[in-house]
Amino acid sequence: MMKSERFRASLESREAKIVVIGLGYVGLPLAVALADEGFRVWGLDVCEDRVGAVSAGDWPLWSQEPDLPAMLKRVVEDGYLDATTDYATCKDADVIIVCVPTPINENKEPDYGALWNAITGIAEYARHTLVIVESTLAPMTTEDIAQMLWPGVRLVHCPERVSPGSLLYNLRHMPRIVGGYTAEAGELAALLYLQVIRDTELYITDCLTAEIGKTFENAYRDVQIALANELALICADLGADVWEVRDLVNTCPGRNVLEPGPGVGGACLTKDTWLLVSALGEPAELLMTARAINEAMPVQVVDLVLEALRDAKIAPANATVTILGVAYRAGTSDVRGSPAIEVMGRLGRAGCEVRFYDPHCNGYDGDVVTALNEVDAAVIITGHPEFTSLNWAGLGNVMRHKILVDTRGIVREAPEGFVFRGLGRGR
Ligand code: SAJ
Repeated sequence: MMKSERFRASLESREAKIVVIGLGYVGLPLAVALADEGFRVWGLDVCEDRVGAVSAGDWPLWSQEPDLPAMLKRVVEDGYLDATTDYATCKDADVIIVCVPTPINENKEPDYGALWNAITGIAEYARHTLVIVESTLAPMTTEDIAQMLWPGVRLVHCPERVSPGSLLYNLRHMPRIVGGYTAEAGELAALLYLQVIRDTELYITDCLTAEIGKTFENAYRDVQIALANELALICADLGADVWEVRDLVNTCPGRNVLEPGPGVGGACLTKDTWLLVSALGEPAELLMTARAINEAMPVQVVDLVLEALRDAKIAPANATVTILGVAYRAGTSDVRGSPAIEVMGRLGRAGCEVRFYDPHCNGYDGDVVTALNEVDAAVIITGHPEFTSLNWAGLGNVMRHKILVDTRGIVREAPEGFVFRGLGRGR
C-alpha cells in the first residue's frame, strides 16, 4: 500500500498521475488547472468528439471563459494533459477525480447513470487510489459509492463550486468543502487542492456533511430567489413596483432581497433541492414551495405577454414575439435549463410565432434590429448588460407593434408609445 507519507510527497512533487473523469464545466477546468500546476493529467470522457477536441488543445465548451482556452492549448502542447475514452488509463493513476453530471430525471429523482458508469469504470483499477467525487450528490450517496469500490480506496466528496463564465476563477478562489470518507483521505485531497487554490480556504469534514452542505447552499439560493419572486407577485397584485420596494427593504440592515426574474435556470439550482430532498423521509416543505414558485415563473411571464397582446388587441395567433436573451444567466452563453426555453415553448403553444436574440449565444446572435424587425412584442428574459442600453425609440420604429415586456427590471420607464409590462410592476 502506498503510504500516506509517500502519497503526500507525490502530490507535493507533482509526480502523482491524475485522471479526471468528465470533461465538462467541472472536470475540464480542473484538468487544465492541475496540468498547469505541472501534474500529468489524463481527461477521460465518453464523448469521442470532446476527447478529440481536448487532445487537439481546442476548447470544446459553449461557455466563453477568460484564459482557459489558451491554457488548455498550452498544457496539451507541453504534454501535461491528454484525453481518452479508455478507462484502462486509470490503471496506474494515483488520483481519480469524478466530475460527471448528476442530473434529475422526469420524476425529479437523482439520475445517476453517468455516475454509476464512472464508478463501475474505475472500480477494477482503483486500489489505494485517491478517488475524489466532485459531482453534486444527494446525501448518503458517497456511502453507496464506497460500497462499489475496493475497501482500500481513499474516497472523498469535494463538491464543485464553479459557474460558467468564471470557471477558472471559481476553481482557484472559491472556498472548498472537502468531505473525507476517512480523515486520511480528506487530508490527502486537501493537499491536492492546495496546489490549485489561491487566497482561499479548504474546510475538511466528512462526506455526509459535504453532501448536505453543497445541496443546501443551492437550495438556500433557490429559496432566496423564490422569496424575491414572491415579492414580485405581491407587488404586481397590489399595484406597486417590486424594484422600488426591494431597494427600500434592502436599506434595512440584514436584508438582502435578491432579484426577481422569469424563473431559475442553469444546471445547479434547478436540481440540487431535488437531490437534497431525495434523501429525506419527510418532505421539506419550504424548499418544495420555493421550487414550485420558481418553476411557475415562466407561466407568469407568458401571462404578462398575453395580457399585453390583449391590450394591444392582437390575437396570439397573429403575433410575432422576440425573446431577448436565451441564456439562463446574464453575461453567459449557457442555455441549460433556461426559463427562456420554457417561455418560448409556452408562447408557441399559445399560437405566437416566436423569434429569439441573444448576443452571447452562437446561433441566436445576429443583430437586434433584425431580430425585432416587424415583430409585435419584445420580451426581455436575460439580464445581459447589452440590453440596458437598447434604444427603444429607435427599435420601436422597426417593430410592427410596440409592445415590451421586461422580466429583469432593466427598463424602468415605459418607453414612449409602447404597451409596457414589467414583472412585479403594477400598472
Ligand atoms: N436568479 C434570479 N434572481 C437572482 C439571482 C439569480 O432570478 O437574484 C436566477 C438567474 O437568472 C438564473 C438562476 O437564478 O436563472 C441561477 O442563477 P445563479 O446566479 O444562482 O447562477 P448558477 O445557477 O450558475 O449558480 C451557480 C451556483 N454555483 C454552483 O452550484 C457551483 C450557485 O451556488 C452560486 O451561488 C451562483 O452560481 C453564483 O452566485 O455565482
